[in-house]
Amino acid sequence: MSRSGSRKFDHFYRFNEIRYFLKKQVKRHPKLITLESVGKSFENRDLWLVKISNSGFDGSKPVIFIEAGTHAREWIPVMTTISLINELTENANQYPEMFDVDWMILPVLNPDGYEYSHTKDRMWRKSRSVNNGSTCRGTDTNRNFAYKWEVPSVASDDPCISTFRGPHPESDPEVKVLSNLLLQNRDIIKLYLSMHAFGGSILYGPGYKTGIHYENEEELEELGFRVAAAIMNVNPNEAYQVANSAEYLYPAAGASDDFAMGAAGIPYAYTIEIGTEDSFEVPPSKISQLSREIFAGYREFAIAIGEMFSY
Ligand code: 0X9
Ligand code: ZN
Repeated sequence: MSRSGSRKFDHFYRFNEIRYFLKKQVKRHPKLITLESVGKSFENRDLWLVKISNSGFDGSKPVIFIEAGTHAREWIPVMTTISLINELTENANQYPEMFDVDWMILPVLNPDGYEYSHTKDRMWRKSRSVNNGSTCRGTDTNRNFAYKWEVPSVASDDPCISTFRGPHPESDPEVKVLSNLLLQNRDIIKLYLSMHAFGGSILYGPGYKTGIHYENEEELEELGFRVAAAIMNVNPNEAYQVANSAEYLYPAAGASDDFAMGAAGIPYAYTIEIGTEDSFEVPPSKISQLSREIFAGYREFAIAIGEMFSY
């Protein structure tokens, strides 16, 4: 990852700064990047969708979809995604292989929670939706998707718990917007990445329950290993684990990765837990290094998906 033409990402951006950055990239590189608001959060913030393509996003290439900013306190996935957008636009000609695919990126799925974690409660995880009959707010956005939502798991039905799954599937507007987007683009999206922190792992599904397997589990694992190796090439100390999420972490139903594969039929999906240090509070001085490492992972994903799905 080159340093030329790249910004210094020396602090965690607030939501407004992210919007400003995205708009600026569209002004600077209108042929490469588009930006649209695909819906609103509970508190009426825009859900920004970035599309990056060097062929006008004409449907001729497989698409990689990246979702970040789902869990409010997980700031590093948001910044590494912003850094990816910066690199793909400012230094596009250095990475022709990354343009064998088109990119759809939703950098902040849960802007209300993200802002709340900056202003009120650093460890906030959920959205900020109001729960009827309770004074506790928010739903765990990654427990609210309409696929196997009802299956018993670590998801909670108590609105005061940080893994509250919501009163019903897609009760949060953010989840509804993303679900629709995935269903509408199910034919072109070949890889879905849900970016989280922390733990240094590349996790595939099914994640809602242990003991079940996707038909292409071997391919999911192999591609995961390839990406882990690419990251390690940049930093030999970053040993990302590749595993089934239900087995490696815990069974968690209603997550976006399971929806992407199980409901939308996208052939590859992962949840990536960034960073092998055990804290959400990554020092800002680490943003650039972690972005470089994850970028190598994205590059490897793009090469593999380009190879597998070129039409
Ligand atoms: O629990 C989660 O939502 C994710 N981990 S985190 O620590 N960032 O909260 C893991 C989700 C893995 N995917 C599924 N279980 N489907
Ligand atoms: Zn998370």
